[in-house]
Amino acid sequence: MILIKLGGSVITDKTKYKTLRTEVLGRLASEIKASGQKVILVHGAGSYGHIIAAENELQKGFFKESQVPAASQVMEDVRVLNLEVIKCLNEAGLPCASLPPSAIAKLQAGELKDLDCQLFADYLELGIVPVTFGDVCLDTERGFGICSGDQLMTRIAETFKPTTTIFCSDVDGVYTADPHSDTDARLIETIDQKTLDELPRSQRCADVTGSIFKKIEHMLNIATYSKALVINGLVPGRLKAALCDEEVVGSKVERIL
Ligand code: IP8
Repeated sequence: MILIKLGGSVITDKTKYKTLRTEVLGRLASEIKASGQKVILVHGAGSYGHIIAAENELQKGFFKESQVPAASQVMEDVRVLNLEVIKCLNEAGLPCASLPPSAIAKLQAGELKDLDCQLFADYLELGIVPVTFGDVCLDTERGFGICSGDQLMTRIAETFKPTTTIFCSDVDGVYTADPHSDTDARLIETIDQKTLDELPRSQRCADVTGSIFKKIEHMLNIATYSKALVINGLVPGRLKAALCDEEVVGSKVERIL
């Protein structure tokens, strides 16, 4: 089984509220189908989740009444995005089932506590692709919080030990600086704990679910259980190549044990 995350920056325009990249999503769905691999799919929230979540500081948990309608709005919006993903997968000929974290997961002080992984196993067994996504979730200590796609990826990788875990980003992989704004940014082909420690500690690319550093920490954990790659989902063919275990431009994440 291969675990895939379609980053929110790939399937949406993160700067414009609820803006889907329809063509990219359709192509990625076709690449998954063409690979013939058995997969579990996680997707980020992009502009369907992060904008309103950040405005209302939902990642800090419940602390004022005005957050309640905002939390509900984010849950509505990420479901709309999820439905678009589900539609594209069905159109590509990939039967799939949506597993919303707000219904099957719980956080504790912002950390993922419970996730019903048996549901994923049962759908997989039936040849149905389980699809989950970054969402608002109940939190046993904070009322509610944000469950990120990366937290879900870590738990699913721990449980299912996929042969490969692929993160689809909007750039070629992990860089030494932000490739969108820094012309000196260099692609890091192999990332390990040492590389992470040596990266300059800015809050680069931070959103409500953390900076690039937080993401790399999740990836390093995942690399304990699985071969882990970060690739560019905006470049046609790269996801299919990675799924077929072919050489592909990107960053390989390696855990030093
Ligand atoms: O896009 C964030 O999940 P991510 C979820 O995977 C929300 O970081 C609702 C902002």
